[in-house]
Amino acid sequence: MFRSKLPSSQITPQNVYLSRRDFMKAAGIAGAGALLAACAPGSATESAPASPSADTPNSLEDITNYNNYYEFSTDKQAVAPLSKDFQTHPWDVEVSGLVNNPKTYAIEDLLKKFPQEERVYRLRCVEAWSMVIPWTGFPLAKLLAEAEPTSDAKFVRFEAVLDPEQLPGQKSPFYDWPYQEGLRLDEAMHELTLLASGLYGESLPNQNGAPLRLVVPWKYGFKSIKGIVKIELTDTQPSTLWSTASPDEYGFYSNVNPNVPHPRWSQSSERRIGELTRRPTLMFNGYEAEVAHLYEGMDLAKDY
Ligand SMILES: Nc1nc2c(c(=O)[nH]1)N[C@H]1C(S)=C(S)[C@@H](COP(=O)(O)O)O[C@H]1N2
Ligand SMILES: [Mo]
Repeated sequence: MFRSKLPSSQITPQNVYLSRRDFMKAAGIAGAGALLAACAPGSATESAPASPSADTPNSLEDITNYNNYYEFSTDKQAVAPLSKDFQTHPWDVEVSGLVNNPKTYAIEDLLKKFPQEERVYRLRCVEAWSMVIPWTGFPLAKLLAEAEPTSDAKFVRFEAVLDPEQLPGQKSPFYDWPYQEGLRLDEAMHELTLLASGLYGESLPNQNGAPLRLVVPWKYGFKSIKGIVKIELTDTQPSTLWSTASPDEYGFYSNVNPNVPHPRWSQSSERRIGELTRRPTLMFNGYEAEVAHLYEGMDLAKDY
């Protein structure tokens, strides 16, 4: 299993990993950008669009020591030490609700069934910081295809683990545990929407949401729920932990949008962890070409 305090001998693979990625990039071998190009009609002969994977990934050290995971702590630096003994085996993920094939998977079976891919995505927290993370995972669409949503299914509801014995933050009365999140079905089916089981080529560190978490790179980070135990298809918009806790601050869609300030944070720029100067925040976190069509006709000024 993954250890957050890596002996220096084990840090080397990160460098090897990075140079392998550089090699793959130079050789034009599939990263997320090429994958996207491959699913666009008639794109086989076109070159890949400006690749979402062009950003340099943050270090493993940054990614695993600056975390939002309120089940453990509201202190970002405290999540790593507090989560190190969290038990993620055995672990079941239930797929249920408006589907023809409901099923409960043991996590090992789930990860064996769906081939794991590498995706480098930007993660933009609503608190106006960001990182670039090299995930391992598989498109949620593949799991949903297996489940076969019925024609009534319109949304996907995600539920995280509830275990106050192991999760000290769940003793806090300020939040309606377990953490829950949701997506519209077409958002959930989008090629960019990932179920992640690892990062930097290793199994997912506890602080990043082991053994399975969602990654929706064009939305604020809180939509990317960690520690998933249940995925339920519904016909009504699911409630979410954050919109329940603070409805004036957090909406359902929560697409990254530099033009719509949060009551407490301007969203026009962000602090990339590890960088000194702020960078401008991009519409849909830079994934506009891929996802803008999902929101045609929607008033984005009211989407927060
Ligand atoms: N279950 C759960 N998932 C969660 C959170 C949380 O508190 N609990 N925090 C969210 C927030 S606010 C962010 S920014 C990301 C952070 O992911 P990272 O720690 O892997 O960078 O996880 C999201 N997923
Ligand atoms: Mo966040």
